[in-house]
Amino acid sequence: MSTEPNNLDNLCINTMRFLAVDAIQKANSGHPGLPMGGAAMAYVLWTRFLRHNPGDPQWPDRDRFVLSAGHGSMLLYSLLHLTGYDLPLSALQQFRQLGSQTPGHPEYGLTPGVETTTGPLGQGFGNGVGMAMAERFLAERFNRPGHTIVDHYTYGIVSDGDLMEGVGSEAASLAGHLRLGKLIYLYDNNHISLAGSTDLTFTEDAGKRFASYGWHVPRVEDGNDLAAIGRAIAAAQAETERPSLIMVHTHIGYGSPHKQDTFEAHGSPLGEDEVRATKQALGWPLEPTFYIPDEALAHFRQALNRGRAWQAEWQQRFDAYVKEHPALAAEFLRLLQGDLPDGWDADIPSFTTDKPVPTRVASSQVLNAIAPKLPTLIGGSADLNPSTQTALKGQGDFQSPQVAGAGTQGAVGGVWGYTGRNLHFGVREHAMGTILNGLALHGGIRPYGATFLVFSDYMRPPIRLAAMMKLPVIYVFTHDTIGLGEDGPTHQPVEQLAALRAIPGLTVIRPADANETAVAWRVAIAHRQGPVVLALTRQNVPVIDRTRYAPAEELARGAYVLAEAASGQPALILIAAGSEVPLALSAYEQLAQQGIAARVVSMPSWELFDQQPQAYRDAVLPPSITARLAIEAGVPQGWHKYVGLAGQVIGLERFGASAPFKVLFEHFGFTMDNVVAGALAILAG
Ligand SMILES: Cc1ncc(C[n+]2csc(CCOP(=O)(O)OP(=O)(O)O)c2C)c(N)n1
Repeated sequence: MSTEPNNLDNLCINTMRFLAVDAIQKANSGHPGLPMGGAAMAYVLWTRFLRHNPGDPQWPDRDRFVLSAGHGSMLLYSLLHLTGYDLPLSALQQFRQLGSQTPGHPEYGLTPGVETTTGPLGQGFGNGVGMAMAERFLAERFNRPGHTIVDHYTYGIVSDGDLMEGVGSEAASLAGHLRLGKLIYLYDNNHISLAGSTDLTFTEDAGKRFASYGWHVPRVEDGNDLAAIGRAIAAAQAETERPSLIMVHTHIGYGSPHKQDTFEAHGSPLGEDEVRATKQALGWPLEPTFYIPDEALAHFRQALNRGRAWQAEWQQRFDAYVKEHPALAAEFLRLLQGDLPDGWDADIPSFTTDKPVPTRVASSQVLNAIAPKLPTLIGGSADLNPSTQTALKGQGDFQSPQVAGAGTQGAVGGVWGYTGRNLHFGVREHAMGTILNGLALHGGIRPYGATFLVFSDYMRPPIRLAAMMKLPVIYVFTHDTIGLGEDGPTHQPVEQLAALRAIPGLTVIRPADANETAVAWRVAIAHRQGPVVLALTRQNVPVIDRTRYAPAEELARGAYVLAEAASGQPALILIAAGSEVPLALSAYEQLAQQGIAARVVSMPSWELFDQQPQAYRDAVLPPSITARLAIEAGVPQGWHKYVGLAGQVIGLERFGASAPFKVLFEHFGFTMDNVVAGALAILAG
């Protein structure tokens, strides 16, 4: 088989290469190496396999494509423009410029056809695993005999960096275990990374590693051999039991006489001279730049007709499905819209004051009360279900139906298979975060993931990306302070709340008691404009008497007056979150006995509060009352925004310790006496 592409193929591939080269040269910034070396494999995938419709990037059953090596963004932008997405050539000419649709790395929501934001290596790899899981779950839930409405592949291009990053390994291990046979990655195996040859750091047999994860690992020896690439993708499609990593041996910066196969092609423009030399070497006209031969464009644009036909054929199938299974079809469409069914929250319990409840336990009851009404609310934890209390009881385990245990009772009750709503991520927080993003990006799914708050650090990169992409992911982070007790400082979060609150667009909610927890779930489910963290206690906290104090529903405003001074004229405001709210309440009662008028503000969420109208914020925290004391068992950082220069914070500016939680609260000054003393000191000026 010849490795020389025929003329039209060659023309098309070189069109892709030089759109990237020219755009990067014009911007004087970017990564030409990957688009040049990977153009051929991307071309084969996009023109011969990928079932997409450039005319409707939202077609629900399109194949998904993830460019995990996001630095190669010009490869994707070229394909999007050439195949007919709503991305004009002028957008490519504005590569990396302010306000353009072609930012340095692909950004979800900005450019039609970009399925996820990539750039931080390894993230896209995990996103694709999440998308493939979503496809399996929805297929099992919605397809019926003779009616297949969910049936697509998830493809990706991954690079050395994606395979080096630990998160890629975590996600790959899980994908192999779950037998995600419709996940197909092309590995741009060019032996070069940013700073040099992979010989410097990456000499393992990655193919064997993936094989041991349970992946199918075909090889393509020449990354310009279109037929071999096509055969490998076809073989990957035929392999239904294992995900595929197609190891394509490519040359970074292919065609550049002086930079091919060197790291210099990775992340800098080729330079005018080398652009010229490369065009000459590959027989490309020097002028005009951004040249797109008519035949090449016509060939790529066949994607429009093909895509329209594919989608029309799917629509016919869907119409037949509507006739046969109207209720399911309506549910499918509703889920894609992200709409909530009427009465979805009708069964949320309310909690009585007779016994204290850890907010993680309250959360479990709420989650299990709403789950029956929200069929694609799916999630799980990083091997911590008994601790985070995030199992959906009786809703089955998401597992391959082919592996041992199929049809048996799973870990949480219910069927073991792709219908299972409990996702078991294993001890892989980072992959969990990327997979949650993939599940949300796919559409139709409402994902949640859980771990200890302290281990949110292990998944901070995907949380950040979820916020950037405005994805409706819910994180259940339990064991939220030193209140977790004996496990000690390694497990006790101190700076994590501040670190999470620092992420723009992430809503952090730290409810004070069981009833605030119920409202927090209501808010989290209704909130679709970005991710939400629920920070919950391991330890018991009293259920606040709402006949004496303000209703828990006020949580939705982020902060509210929980207890007002009897006179209505507070001299001092105590502000607290989570398990420190009952402490503030007891100090308030004590101060009242001493004739001091205080107000208690429960402040479960800074972000929700900051979104309230100024008048409301001023009503809760009147500017005239500058005597303020905030109490939270974490670093004080950030609380000064609410207590002001005259206020104080009782926080924790060191790591915790291993002891029973009551001893720790006492030891670190989270006591009624200390709060009262702090309040008196502020009032004394
Ligand atoms: C998590 C993360 N770390 C570091 C980088 C910076 N970076 C961008 S590309 C790259 C490595 C490039 O090597 P490879 O993945 O093989 O891509 P190629 O050189 O083949 O284009 C690095 C370190 C990044 N984007 N993400």
